[in-house]
Amino acid sequence: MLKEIEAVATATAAPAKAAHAQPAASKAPTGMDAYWMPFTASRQFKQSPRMFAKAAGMHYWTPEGRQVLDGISGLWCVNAGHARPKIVQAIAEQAAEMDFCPPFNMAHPKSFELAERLVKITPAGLNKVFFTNSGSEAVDTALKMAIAYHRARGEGTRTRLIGRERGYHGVNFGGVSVGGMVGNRKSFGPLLGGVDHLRHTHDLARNAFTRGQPEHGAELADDLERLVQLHDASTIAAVIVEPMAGSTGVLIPPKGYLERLRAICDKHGILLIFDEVITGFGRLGSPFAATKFNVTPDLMTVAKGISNGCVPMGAVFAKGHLHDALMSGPEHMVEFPHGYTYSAHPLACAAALGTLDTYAEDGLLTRGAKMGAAFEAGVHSLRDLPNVIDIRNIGLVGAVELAPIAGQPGKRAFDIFLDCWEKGVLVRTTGDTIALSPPLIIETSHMDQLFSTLRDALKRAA
Ligand code: PXG
Repeated sequence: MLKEIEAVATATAAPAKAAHAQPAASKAPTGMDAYWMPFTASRQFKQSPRMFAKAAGMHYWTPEGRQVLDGISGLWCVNAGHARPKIVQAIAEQAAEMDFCPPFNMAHPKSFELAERLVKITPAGLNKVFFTNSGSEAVDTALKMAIAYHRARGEGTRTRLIGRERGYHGVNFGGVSVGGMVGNRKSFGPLLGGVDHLRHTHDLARNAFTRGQPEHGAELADDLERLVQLHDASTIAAVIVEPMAGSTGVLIPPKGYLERLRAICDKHGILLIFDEVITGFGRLGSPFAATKFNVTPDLMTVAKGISNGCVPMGAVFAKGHLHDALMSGPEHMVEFPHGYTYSAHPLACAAALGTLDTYAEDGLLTRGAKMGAAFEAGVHSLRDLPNVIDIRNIGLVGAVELAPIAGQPGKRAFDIFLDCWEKGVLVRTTGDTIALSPPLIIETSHMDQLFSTLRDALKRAA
């Protein structure tokens, strides 16, 4: 199946002789000034652009026809691989049938169909879905839901939000405020008031080179008790964490940590929000991190894999009683004054339905569990290479943390990213950590290429 998808793409990508073109800078389009690029080392990029023109299955192709193995599912989102026929067809048919439908006081059938299908695979109790267009919007939506829920039940003093150091919850003001990545916060002023943070769980001294969940660190959840002592539970609306922190460099929850956080939230009437934008839809070998770790949050945010990255979409899943608490007031009035012009956009709903079909047909939401052992062996085989100070993995996520070059944080990993790109493999870096999160259709032959390319790049960077 994968071979067929890729055969079509290769045939149309570029002339065969170009497939071996030198991996010099990809052909830049004329006029590169106007585009202000997101989260990009823009000046470096514009001197030496890296362009993709085509994608299918496990691969991208540059405009010159050079094939690049996708080691990060685009950006943690193309979980089913690229150009999957069911998704492509669903989007094309929907675009022809109905382009847009107003989502306020109107709807289209696919929005209901999608919501019903989604709540069949979410953890028990998370049976209401609110659609957004991104993870950032899902996060801010969930934070607003938490505060509005407490207010609706007469606990309007519960407005404080607790995030975690090194957390990433997108780039909107709510998400940046509860987030804990310093580089994303420091330029933007005081952010939201009434926010506090738990400590992060990264502990190289005790947990380096752990396979799967680290042994040490469950007690860090007790930070929440400390914050309750400081602020009083009656002021705290919700705690938001990534069950596995992705963007900050793949921090896997210590054994017992999420369970403890859940218990402390329950004790104090605090809502627990899992940000599953990365972990949702099979990344850890189970449909969601909540199902993997058997800890159910009150609200859960997703994006990326919900539509296989094909059309922007995000969502918040809420427990029924949260939703119901807000369903009051006159029946002709809006109960929850929140939503986006493009909530439940027909193209996104069609893409998501095609995505769910594809996940089901290929068993992708649990395939990470089957392929995880080979992936784990591959990533940990890099252990003895120069400058490697930690390796972490779970499901089909892996991370290699490097010692930084003195005075140049992030440079070593960035150089390795460039080297891998030139050798035909796309990886992702954050700080001095290299993250891997390939499409869930990955085969062991792709893993061989991924890890051998990375191995050679690590040696060269020594
Ligand atoms: N929450 C989490 C946990 C995320 O990982 C967002 C929210 C925001 O989603 P949107 O759709 O608004 O981007 C994310 C996004 C990386 C990387 O390199 C990760 C993300 C985005 C960009 C880069 O790890 N995750």
